[in-house]
Amino acid sequence: MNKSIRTLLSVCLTLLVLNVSSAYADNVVLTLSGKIANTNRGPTDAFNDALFSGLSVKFNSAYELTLDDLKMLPQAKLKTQYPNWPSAVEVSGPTLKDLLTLVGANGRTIIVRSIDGYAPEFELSNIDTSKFILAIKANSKFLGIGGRGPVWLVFPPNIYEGQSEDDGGLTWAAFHIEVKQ
Ligand SMILES: Nc1nc2c(c(=O)[nH]1)N[C@H]1C(S)=C(S)[C@@H](COP(=O)(O)O)O[C@H]1N2
Ligand SMILES: [Mo]
Repeated sequence: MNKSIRTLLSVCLTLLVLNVSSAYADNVVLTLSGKIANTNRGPTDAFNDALFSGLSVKFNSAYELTLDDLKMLPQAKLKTQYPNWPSAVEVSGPTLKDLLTLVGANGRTIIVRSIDGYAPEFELSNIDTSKFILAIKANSKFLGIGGRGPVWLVFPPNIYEGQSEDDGGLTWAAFHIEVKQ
């Protein structure tokens, strides 16, 4: 076989593999719903959406992101430490700002909900969304369930009015962002 045919074949094979693998998206780790313009999924289903149902969350449409989707957004880095932490932690992941832009958010408040039901609310006018990171990594390691994953909301100490002294609001095991009026 001559070289150019071999090259052509390998390109075709690569394209085929890429195409097949993109047909199987990996698992969803974060869903945004509420007052958003862009959506890629339909309504909650009482059976399939067991965790949403268990936490009494319902929506008609939403934007869901896989870990790969989150990896493909620009990764912001933040090294920070709260008084109740044993040492500083460097996290990375997309910013809240980029995520809200991606989904075309048009509300005034967000709720960041975790799998244990902890769900703090943030007034968007009160925070700098470019400093809020939906971390998927801490100290270079991807965050897992059982730890602080799949997503950990991290922002620096003392950056908004009324922020608690400790790491209150830094939602670990986050999986849902609800944009409200
Ligand atoms: N998923 C989840 N994240 C959470 C919490 C929680 O209960 N669940 N507690 C918050 C609060 S109030 C604080 S002070 C910090 C540290 O709480 P922890 O020791 O329970 O992690 O995590 C924040 N993030
Ligand atoms: Mo807390």
